[in-house]
Amino acid sequence: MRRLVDEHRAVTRRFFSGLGAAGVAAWNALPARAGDQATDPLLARAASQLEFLTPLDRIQLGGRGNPSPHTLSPEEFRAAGLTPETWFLEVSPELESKPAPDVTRPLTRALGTALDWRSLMKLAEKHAVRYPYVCSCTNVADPFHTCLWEGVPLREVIWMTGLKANVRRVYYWGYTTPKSERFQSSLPLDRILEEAPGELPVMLAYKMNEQWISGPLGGPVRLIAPGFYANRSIKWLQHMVLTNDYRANDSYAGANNDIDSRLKTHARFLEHPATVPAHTPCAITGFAQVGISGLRQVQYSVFPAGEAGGEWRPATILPAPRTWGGGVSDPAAIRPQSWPMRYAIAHWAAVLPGLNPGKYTLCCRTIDENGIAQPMPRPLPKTGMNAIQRVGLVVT
Ligand SMILES: Nc1nc2c(c(=O)[nH]1)N[C@H]1C(S)=C(S)[C@@H](COP(=O)(O)O)O[C@H]1N2
Ligand SMILES: [Mo]
Repeated sequence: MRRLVDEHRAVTRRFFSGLGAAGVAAWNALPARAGDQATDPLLARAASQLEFLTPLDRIQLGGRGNPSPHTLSPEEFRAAGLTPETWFLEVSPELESKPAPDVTRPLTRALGTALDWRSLMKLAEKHAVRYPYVCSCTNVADPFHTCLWEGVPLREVIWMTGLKANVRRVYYWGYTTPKSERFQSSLPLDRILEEAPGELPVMLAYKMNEQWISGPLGGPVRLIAPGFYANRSIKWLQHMVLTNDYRANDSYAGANNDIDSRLKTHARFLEHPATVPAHTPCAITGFAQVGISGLRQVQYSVFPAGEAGGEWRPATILPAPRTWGGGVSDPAAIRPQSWPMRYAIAHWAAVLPGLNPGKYTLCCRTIDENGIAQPMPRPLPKTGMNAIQRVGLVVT
């Protein structure tokens, strides 16, 4: 924690000293600095969120089921087919969907053709891909984690089935008890088979932050569906169905969630003072989740409490960090072709100008690569949380 705090303070410090004397003064006025000595829990939390990749031991475990699979003992993981030696993936046609899928080689346990760990590793030798992905729930404002995922593009396994015709969607789910608790998701086949240039492939992931995905974290194999909210990224994956049904029937739709919603761009605060002396500039930091339409700018606004809004001013998007955090030591583990990276996060910082005494509201928002300000173009609830965050600020 100490090291991370220092590291990420260093990134932000460079930004603020780049602004000259005013910037240094602002940095020094950042109240969280007091916490540097005090291991203030708020500071620790803020700093932990400033890390680009999330340390695996800080990820909150969860998942549907009773008991939830993450609580299984090592022996139970093995018995459930959730260790590399026991894992399997079935990919079978849904023959009831019409006209029936033309699939010559279903991968099933009954036929002895299910994909196992060894076959997956064989595919990995030739086809492995790796990219960062921010795991964000449709209904939660802050993402759960950002990890560097490694796996095999799902299409490599789909083609193993000898698929020829009459498949429009793929349903999939993971190990769950009881069955009634199953959390099923789906994708259109075309999203799996082909990407627009620059788009990331849907993968069967077996590593996160360079570690094998553990049982509690959804391993040994989890699906990662980049560009979507995390309800499509099924943990403890074991079953896939190739269907000619053109409709989605995801479990998540049951709670009024828009399961087709693609990841939105939006900004959040990390460090912001609750109080600040009059006429004293101060520093604020945060991060942006970068959705399908990218990130062009982050802006903040500060205005007297009770007023509807104020002028938006630009914050600075921090450059790619020199180290990625999350236990990934290789600085070249991620080589962004452009920055910020879509489907990941980027940190930002700004200096608030000195203000007269009073109560204020502080807001931040993103402008996407299309020049559209948050919460547009998709402000509807249940399609992903992107309401503009507002916090209070008292100037004494
Ligand atoms: N097997 C399984 N996979 C699942 C879920 C689940 O309940 N069971 N929940 C989904 C939802 S709604 C979210 S937001 C993410 C959460 O991912 P995390 O547990 O890695 O934070 O997992 C998704 N994958
Ligand atoms: Mo979710």
